[in-house]
Amino acid sequence: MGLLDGKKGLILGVANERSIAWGIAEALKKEGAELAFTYVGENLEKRVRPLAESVGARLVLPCDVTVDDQIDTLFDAIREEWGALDILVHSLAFAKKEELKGEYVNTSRDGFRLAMDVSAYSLVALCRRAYPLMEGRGGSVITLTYLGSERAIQNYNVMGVAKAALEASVRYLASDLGPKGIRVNAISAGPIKTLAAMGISGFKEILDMVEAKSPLRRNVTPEDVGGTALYLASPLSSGVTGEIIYVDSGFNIMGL
Ligand code: NAD
Ligand code: IMJ
Repeated sequence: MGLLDGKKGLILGVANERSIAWGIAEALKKEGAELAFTYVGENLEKRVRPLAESVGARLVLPCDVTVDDQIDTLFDAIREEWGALDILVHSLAFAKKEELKGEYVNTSRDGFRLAMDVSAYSLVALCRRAYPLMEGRGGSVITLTYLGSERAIQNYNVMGVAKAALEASVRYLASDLGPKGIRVNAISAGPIKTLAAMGISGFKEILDMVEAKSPLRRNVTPEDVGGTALYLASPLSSGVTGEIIYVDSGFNIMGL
């Protein structure tokens, strides 16, 4: 008997086995969920498909969240195969590399637009298609955010502003979809060495700071995030919506 027996979950954001989305997928699978995955481009398809197959996923589909047609085709396939959806995991973000260094004041109009589109609007675009499949089943939507949405963190820049919009979207979506029995929450994860952290200057120092100063004196793992995602996906969190839950070893609570 698993907590998620018979539940169907769509996971966006697996790039490789280090992805936070993969830690979440493993946690949901262990409790009995049936999973579907998406990827962006042929290179990532080669990585995602074997991972998806290792957890028995039959649906592995392309979805660049900036392309409405791809989102429509994805949900057409989910409707056709499953006819319903219980869990949506949104674990993706993107900003141009040049926007993630130097000063935020130099953010370009195009860089701002792209970061907002991929990292914030995409949650709205996905929820618009997901909620008709979730209605009456008690759906759960989970997204990933970072402390840079509420503090100015070096180099996070436009991503911090996009995450602030994402977190506000969580509250508005929770308000809209709550009457339909659908919950929407975010996990604010501590720094984790994934593809999205590669080449970010000062990342090692941030990991070291969490290890030295956080209450738990360690960094978090995708498995830590997976545990909280399992709670948010399951009836254990049936009264929780619109929340930002920190999985960061307690780092966010500390003063200097
Ligand atoms: P990751 O690189 O493994 O995952 C990022 C994913 O975003 C990739 O799978 C990539 O394909 C996807 N993506 C990028 N552009 C896309 C697009 N246009 N359409 C669809 N998908 C797209 O890195 P990760 O660290 O697992 O990141 C997952 C989420 O966790 C992100 O929202 C990130 O902001 C958040 N997060 C990461 C950390 C960290 O330190 N790694 C901390 C807190 C929050
Ligand atoms: C990313 C940039 C700057 C500082 C950062 C991060 N810190 C952390 C991250 C301190 C923890 C990782 N993070 C929370 C993200 O949301 C990363 C998003 C991201 C990463 C890249 C790298 C490669 C690229 N574009 C990206 N877009 C978004 O080209």
